[in-house]
Amino acid sequence: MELVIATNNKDKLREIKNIIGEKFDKIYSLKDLGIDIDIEETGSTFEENALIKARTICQFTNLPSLGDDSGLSVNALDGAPGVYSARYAGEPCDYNNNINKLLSELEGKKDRTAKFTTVAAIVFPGGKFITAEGAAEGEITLERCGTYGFGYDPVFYSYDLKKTFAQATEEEKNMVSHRGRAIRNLLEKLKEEIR
Ligand code: ITT
Repeated sequence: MELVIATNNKDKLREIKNIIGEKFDKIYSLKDLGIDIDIEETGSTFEENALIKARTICQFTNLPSLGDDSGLSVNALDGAPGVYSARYAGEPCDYNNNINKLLSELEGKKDRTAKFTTVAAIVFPGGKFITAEGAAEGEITLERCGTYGFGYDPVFYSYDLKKTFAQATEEEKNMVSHRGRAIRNLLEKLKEEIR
């Protein structure tokens, strides 16, 4: 089976490819296929947005397509930035500004617990689809720590790893991350689906 990864985010693309490994005959990025579109994320949940991305690219390519919608939900901020994680500090997405805004919103707050969530979806030509979720629990640090990863990784202290995601190698992060868990769950469902 061939698969298109329906993301414009090169950091997510790299992680998704590493998590999936060698399980498909061929994996294409949007760039590989010369597709340059900005998909509007009009959904109000991670699942809706993951399906919007996967459906749009499946219709475009007529190949099974995988969408990933992810975000960071902070308890003291009533779940924000959540589905708006990419554009928290405005558009276009700027990782540094997003972290600055997050740290300033959390100033003086005692509860810094947070959760990363990914919903991953594969849509098949003809419209059938599967979805799966993964989460990673942790808290927001007082300052940036570490240089690996992307996005909010420098300020996300993982309870699983006992360090920030930006202090972890990509292999370590993928073992416990929201994205690693979501994609592995999705691949399990895919196996059942094609059995
Ligand atoms: P696509 O929609 O093209 O896939 P995107 O960056 O817009 O790319 P999302 O809508 O899922 O993707 O946005 C999620 C944002 O949340 C992302 O831009 C990062 O700022 C952050 N994020 C997602 N996964 C993350 C991770 O593993 N580590 C740190 N930050 C992450």
